Amino acid sequence: MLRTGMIKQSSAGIYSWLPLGFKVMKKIEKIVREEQNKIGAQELLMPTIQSAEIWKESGRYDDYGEEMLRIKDRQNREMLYGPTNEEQVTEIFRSSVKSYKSLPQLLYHIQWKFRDEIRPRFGVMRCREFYMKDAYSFDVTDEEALFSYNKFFLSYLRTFKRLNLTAIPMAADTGPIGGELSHEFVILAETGESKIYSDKRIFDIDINEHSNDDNSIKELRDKFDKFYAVTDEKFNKENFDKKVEKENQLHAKGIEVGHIFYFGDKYSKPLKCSVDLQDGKKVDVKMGSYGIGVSRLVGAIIEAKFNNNIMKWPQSVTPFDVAIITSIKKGDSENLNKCEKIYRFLKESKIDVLFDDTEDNLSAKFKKFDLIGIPYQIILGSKTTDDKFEFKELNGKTEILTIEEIKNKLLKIRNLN
Ligand code: 5CA
Repeated sequence: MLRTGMIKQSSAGIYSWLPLGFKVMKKIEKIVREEQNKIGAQELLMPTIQSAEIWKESGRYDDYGEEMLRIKDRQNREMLYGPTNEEQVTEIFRSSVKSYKSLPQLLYHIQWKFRDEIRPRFGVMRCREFYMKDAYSFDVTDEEALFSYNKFFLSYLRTFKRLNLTAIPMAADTGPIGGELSHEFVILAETGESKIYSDKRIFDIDINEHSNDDNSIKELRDKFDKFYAVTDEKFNKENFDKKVEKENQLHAKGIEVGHIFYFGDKYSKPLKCSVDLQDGKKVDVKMGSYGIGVSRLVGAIIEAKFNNNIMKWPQSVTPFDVAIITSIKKGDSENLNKCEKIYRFLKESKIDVLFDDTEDNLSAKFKKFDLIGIPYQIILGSKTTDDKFEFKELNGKTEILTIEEIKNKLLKIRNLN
């Protein structure tokens, strides 16, 4: 990411997102948002800076420890840079929603977080300032709350699939968020920090067979629950050997890209977030929280898709649809003019095209584009005629096509995705 100019480090664990990296992150964010909206979650935006008061009410102000960045304002009031938003969203909820009739509610935002990690490492994978989608569910009963949990479970599987990733839900520990029930969504990668133990057959589950319908979502959860799949904190060798035959056992490393929690009234009780029931009694709302590491995903997709020095973005998040590559020499504007014509033509057809008009030599350009990972290239080189060009799929086959044919192909590829 540093070499392609996607990001630049600003200080330990804090990065600027440069145009190329920012474009990819925004595309990931859009997919995450669309899948949240599809299950009926509503977007809001909470601030990054929070008051310490609500954290004192929940009891987490002291528990959270050194990972929390604490700040004092000019009035000497204690503030903090939010590492997560359970308290803040509960505070918003308790002051606006009073009746069981308004439940269930699913709320989310996509906002920067800060955690003062002791050892920020692997670039955007474990950094101090990162971009996260965090959602919160509010229900009256445990049973309804588990249904909300399952909705997010399905929506996460769909989100990661659209990003061309196979993320496996693993039973996990709840850490500082708390609660009893939790799944980490982990993608397999050699460089990952999470150790996972699972039944290989879990990869065969087809999520396309399931709709947003209550029963269908429940069936999907049950299918996953049948297979052993845990992170190392929950691992027990005896259980693993008992439940999974040797040939189906998978021990691997992975990257946690999402994490969901159910914690009932852990926050609503101390923060007095209750609703009135039909019979006049009050009940503390039952809550869950659901996170996706949007900025981490940029690095995670690279880890999952990088092979033999070639990186190829999934169509859904590629920074550009196609790159125009040719050799440009000082004083010779023939190639430059041709490429600019192609560039304008594709732009008019709403194709997101990048033209490398630098004077680097061709082999350096090919190396650069292997790294940047734009999935298609238009090459003006030895095989080019006046009206036909090389159209190459990165790490794939080359065809000789007219610009009209190239345009139609690119539009078709985009529609398929
Ligand atoms: N409040 C809950 C759910 S919204 C929560 O904060 N969960 S979390 O701690 O598991 O974080 C959610 C996701 O954010 C993780 O799955 C991971 O993808 C991402 N994330 C967490 N810490 C970092 C970090 N230091 N750097 C980059 N991404 C991170």
